Amino acid sequence: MFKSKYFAFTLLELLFVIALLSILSGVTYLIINPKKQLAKSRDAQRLADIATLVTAIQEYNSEHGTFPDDAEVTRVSNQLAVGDNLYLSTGSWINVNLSEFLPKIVIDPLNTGQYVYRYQHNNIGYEVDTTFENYSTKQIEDGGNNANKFELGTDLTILD
Ligand SMILES: [Ca+2]
Repeated sequence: MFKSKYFAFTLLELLFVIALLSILSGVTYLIINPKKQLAKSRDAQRLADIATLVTAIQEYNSEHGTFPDDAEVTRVSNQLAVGDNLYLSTGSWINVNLSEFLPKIVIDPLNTGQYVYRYQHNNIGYEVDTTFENYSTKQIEDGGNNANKFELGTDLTILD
């Protein structure tokens, strides 16, 4: 009698723990997964933005015979460029009017810390890069010199 009660109690305990764990894992899923999904969508945005920027830079180059902005200056998307030819009334991190090629200047969805876009050119080539929140094989398949960044351009050694 005592033994069967003991086992019944253990089974209840077990069921309670299982129920609790399933509730906790459900809650954890709700808390963690949206964050990961948001980071993934920001990374997708970064990929699209960088490609858009590269297209604009190449179109600018085709038309003007030079790359936009001063040579040998690293531009970063969370730092306003300083100059007298600011793009858009609010300013831009690239100090050239690209509105003919780019309807709106692209900036990183977070645009803080390591999560920024960068751009630099010299007389013969240019590079743009971005940092993903989730590791992507694109970071090493891009042929660039930084395994932690996704790099695009004609000379992927311009930025460090
Ligand atoms: Ca890389």
